[in-house]
Amino acid sequence: MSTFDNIYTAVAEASSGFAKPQGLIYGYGTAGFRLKANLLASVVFRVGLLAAVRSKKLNGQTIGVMITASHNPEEDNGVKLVDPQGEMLEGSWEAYATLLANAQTDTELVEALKKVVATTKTDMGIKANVIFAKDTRSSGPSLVAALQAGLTAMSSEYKDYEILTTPQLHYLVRCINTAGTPAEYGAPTELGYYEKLGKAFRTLMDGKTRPSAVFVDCANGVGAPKLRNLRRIVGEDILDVRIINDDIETPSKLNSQCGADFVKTNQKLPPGSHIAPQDRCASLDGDADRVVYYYLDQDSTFHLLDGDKIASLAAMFIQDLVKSAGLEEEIKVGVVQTAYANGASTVYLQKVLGVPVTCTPTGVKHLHHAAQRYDVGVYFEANGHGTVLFSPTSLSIIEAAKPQSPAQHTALQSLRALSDLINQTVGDALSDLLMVEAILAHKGWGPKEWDGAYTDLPNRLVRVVVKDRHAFTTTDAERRLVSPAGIQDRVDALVAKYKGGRAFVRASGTEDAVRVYAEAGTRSEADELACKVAGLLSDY
Ligand code: G16
Repeated sequence: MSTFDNIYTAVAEASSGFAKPQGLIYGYGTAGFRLKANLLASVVFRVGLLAAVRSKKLNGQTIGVMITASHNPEEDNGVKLVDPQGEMLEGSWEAYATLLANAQTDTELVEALKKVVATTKTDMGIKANVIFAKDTRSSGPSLVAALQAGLTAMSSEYKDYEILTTPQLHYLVRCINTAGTPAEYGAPTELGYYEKLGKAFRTLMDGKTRPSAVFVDCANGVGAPKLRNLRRIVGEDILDVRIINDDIETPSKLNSQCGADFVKTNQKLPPGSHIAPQDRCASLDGDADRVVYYYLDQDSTFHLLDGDKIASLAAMFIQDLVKSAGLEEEIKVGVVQTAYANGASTVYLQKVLGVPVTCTPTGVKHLHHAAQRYDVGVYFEANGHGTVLFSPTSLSIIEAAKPQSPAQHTALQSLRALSDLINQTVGDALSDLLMVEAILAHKGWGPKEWDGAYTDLPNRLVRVVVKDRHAFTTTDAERRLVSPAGIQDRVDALVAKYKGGRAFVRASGTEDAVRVYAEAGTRSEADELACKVAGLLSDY
């Protein structure tokens, strides 16, 4: 009998309470595991096991577990692991998560667990530390119970942070793991999060008058109470936020007819919005890791300011600050996008701002890693998920720089404040909202002036339910289909009929569906192209 047989016995015993449903195959995808909440208990139990192993492997550093299905409807839920610096789980461990989730019996599960421990050469004698939180979904508490059972079986230490936004949990993980080191990120509390953002925002807004109100649709999710907290700590004298869609007591309202995904996909206001032309509006998603802006013009025409517009605004502003600080030779700004980026935004970034642009597959983990290769890496998915990463070297350069003029002093102060304001762990709607508000205040811009940087090519995003989304595999950063055989040629033939046309098809990693994106010269052509490409998929 090995020293750790008691752990494996405890795992086997506890797992019988969280049996894996027969016939289901789980996969750790774009955003962890995500599906109907009633199919997730066994998965979350096993994520508890893996979180403990991951922590042991990393010498007891704290690992995070977030229970959320983000933009999905309330009946779904999901779970994902957060690595010690607050980043997504290391790619090579996703296979271990999938292996554990698919073990059918208690015996198979213990065998799979032993295999993960052996393959990763993990010392089971090290104490594991895990923290976790959930969004406002009604299925959250029962899934937390499954997680706790897994962690208890592994004799892991853990702390329940209850209801948080996803980025807040990422922030806490980093704070805990950097506490007492030169890279200390912040106070490891929810209050510490608000105070860090609040202090940075006030520094950036120094000398600026309070901008007009911003109306924020919180998707009836966790963003509502947390934005209220943030508003209180930042100070209403400098931030006028009007919160709408904040009903977290009615489960069915979560992400329903509101929120970032609704606005981005439908390119219209959430029903019931009472806003005037030129009002700045923003929508978060169900776990507040995405934000998109929008406004109505004088003719009440809707205009979307999505992740591409946010990335362009941030890249322009930061590049200007770097120049004003006299650091343009040392600090290069780059942008990371996905295939969903509007073609006009890429042209603007490359040709007008002169910044390099990288294209990666969908999924924050891909963008995050690509952004780390720049001194300052701005990454945003068009859906509003993104952030700006400052490399350790660029932070040192900014810190050490000695201003030669009042203008340089101000630029350096703003750069330092921005690096504190912008969540360095993951895309964060609350932090991004403050960033946009601060930039607009600096520029003296309303939404129309911001929108004026470039004109989006008309585009359409369509969600198509197919027989088997896994049949759709892609290459070239998801811009071309490899399978089903022959379908890409048919997409190409359709695209060729539209001047300036572009379209691609990819399987969603978070919903049981395939997404079609199309761009063309006019709105009706973009709609038509998306519709025709979607029509091709009905055979699959
Ligand atoms: C997650 C990922 C994002 C991705 C989105 C949609 O977001 O974190 O990177 O863009 O899913 O992915 P898909 O098109 O594959 O469904 P969230 O906000 O739902 O966690």
